[in-house]
Amino acid sequence: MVISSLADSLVRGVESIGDSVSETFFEPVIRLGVAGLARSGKTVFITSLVANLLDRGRMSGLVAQQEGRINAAYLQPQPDDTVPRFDYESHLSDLTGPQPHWPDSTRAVSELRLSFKARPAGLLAGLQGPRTVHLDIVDYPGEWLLDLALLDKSYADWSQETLSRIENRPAAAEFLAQARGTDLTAEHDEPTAQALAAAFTTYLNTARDAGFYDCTPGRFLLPGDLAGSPVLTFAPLPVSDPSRRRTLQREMERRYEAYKSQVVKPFFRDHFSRIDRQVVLVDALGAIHKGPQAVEDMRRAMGDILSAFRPGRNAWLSQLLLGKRVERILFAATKADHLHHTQHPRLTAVMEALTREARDRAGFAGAETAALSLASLRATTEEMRSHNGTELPCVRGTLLDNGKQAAFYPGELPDDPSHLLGPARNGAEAWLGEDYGFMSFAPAQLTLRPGDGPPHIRLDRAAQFLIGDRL
Ligand SMILES: Nc1nc2c(ncn2[C@@H]2O[C@H](COP(=O)(O)OP(=O)(O)OP(=O)(O)O)[C@@H](O)[C@H]2O)c(=O)[nH]1
Ligand SMILES: [Mg+2]
Repeated sequence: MVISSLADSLVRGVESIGDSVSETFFEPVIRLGVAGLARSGKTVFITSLVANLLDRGRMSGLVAQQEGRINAAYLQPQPDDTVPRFDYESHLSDLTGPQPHWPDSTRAVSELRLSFKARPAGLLAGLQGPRTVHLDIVDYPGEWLLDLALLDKSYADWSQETLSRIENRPAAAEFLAQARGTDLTAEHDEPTAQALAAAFTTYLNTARDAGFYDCTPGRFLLPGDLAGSPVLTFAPLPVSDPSRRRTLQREMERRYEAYKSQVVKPFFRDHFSRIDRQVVLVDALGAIHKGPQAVEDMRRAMGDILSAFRPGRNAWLSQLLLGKRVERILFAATKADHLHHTQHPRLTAVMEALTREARDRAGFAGAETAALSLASLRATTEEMRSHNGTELPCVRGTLLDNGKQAAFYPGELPDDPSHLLGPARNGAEAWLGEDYGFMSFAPAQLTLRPGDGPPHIRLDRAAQFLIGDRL
């Protein structure tokens, strides 16, 4: 009796070791995080990446593909049952259907598993047959990474910092007036708290739409089923004294702490801590078009994002990760099909400079980082047009507003990225001399050859950096 149950548990022990052994050695899992601020191109990136990994005719930059080692790729049920599945099929049919259009805005966390059967490279190739490698892609809003900084801050510090940062922003005027007119020592009453939170949320949404990146707390922008709950019903207020019991200030403080422990921490615990590779998508062209302040803001946000990946920066997070860390981080400028290819090296140089600065600013030593410019779904073709006797490198596509075909010259990015980043850092209001135009193009109508995914620019290079070494 005793012996048999002992044997039983031994057998079970061996079985479960078997599971984890096969997971680790024979069926490795790569968890790829895809983060980016609103409208940076996450949904289009994931859709096109998956389509191009399934049909790899345009993925010659992925070494395993070039070497003919990928026998098959297929979608599988994802491992996490409580995370929504990334709606790959409908996004793909939006982009490549008979009336191609961009997918709707999403901003929710979602996941998809893609599995490969690939033969290993090098010495092992002759000895081992093909093995399975799983790629779990996790899509989440970049603002959630910025929330990490809240964990180190008290309500008073956070309030003070936020209020001084937004002081001169016209979009914040209404909220600021309301916050200043509030008696913090008055007894807490719910309508006042709700009005303040609503005004602050309106400000955050306006700021995000205007291109500001520092729009935290991130969940205010994407409340989901937390909408209206106390954990999202607070706002930064001009606190000067320690709070007293039962006051508005005390209740705001309590809710801020609840947001940290019940919203921020679970995200880092359940999603972030399991990520191996990360791509951060940045709409750098959009920011350049908006002007120096948006570029400066983007630079800061990249540093803040990177600091979430710096082990040791936050005691709670280091404890959670216990030495495990993200191995590679790619900062990718999206929508590069808005530029003629002759300008791509300049866009990449801007991204590289920003990444370097972000690393310095975050005091970063950890994962391998890289910068790249790409287009997940190429919507334009290139042509030269003469204008006042000079030949201008243009891109041509279908305009989003009126459906008409047009050629467009976006302006010339400087050779030296510091000509953009310098004025941005020094607080310039507008670019000197050059204006950078930006057109919104609709996705082009496609006829895909069998075996080809949708057209892209450097998506294969991005895939090689992110997962190539594991295939
Ligand atoms: N030309 C071009 N435009 C793109 C490309 N990728 C994204 N866009 C544009 O950027 C917009 C936003 O792309 P999404 O993939 O929906 O961005 P997102 O980050 O998922 O946005 P949210 O879900 O709102 O956070 C699209 O509607 C397109 O207008 C691209 O490769 N080329
Ligand atoms: Mg999206």
